[in-house]
Amino acid sequence: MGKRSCPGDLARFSVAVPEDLLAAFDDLLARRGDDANRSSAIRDLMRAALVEEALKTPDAEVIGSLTMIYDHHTGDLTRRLDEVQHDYTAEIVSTMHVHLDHHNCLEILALRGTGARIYELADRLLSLRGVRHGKLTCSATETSLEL
Ligand code: NI
Repeated sequence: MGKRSCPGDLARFSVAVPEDLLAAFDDLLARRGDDANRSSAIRDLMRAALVEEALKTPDAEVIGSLTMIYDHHTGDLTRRLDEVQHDYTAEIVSTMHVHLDHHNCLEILALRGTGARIYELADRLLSLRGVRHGKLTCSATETSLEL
């Protein structure tokens, strides 16, 4: 009878890498601190590669955040930002608004939904005139949470 593997069971494998690459990687781990070790760092890289691939699939459920910095004096920008966000109440989990100075606002949206909807929302918000800086970061997919 073959051995069945369960999620969470650890498999061991050996990897051949150039010595200087390994030394540079170990230096990076040392800078990160005590909790960093090779196995855990390589697991994170594998998850990141799987997430990156899954994020290309529009129907994958993704989890991420959108950061925007804008001048709230620009035309009716505040109203338009609000209108767009009301079309995505299922995807916007939470928002944070910081008044940076007299002109600039920082807004961060926590997002969860299909890639198609999340990318559409990000495009609509970031293309508004007056949004000066913006970045969508998708960190995980629903399926990658299990890995
Ligand atoms: Ni503000």
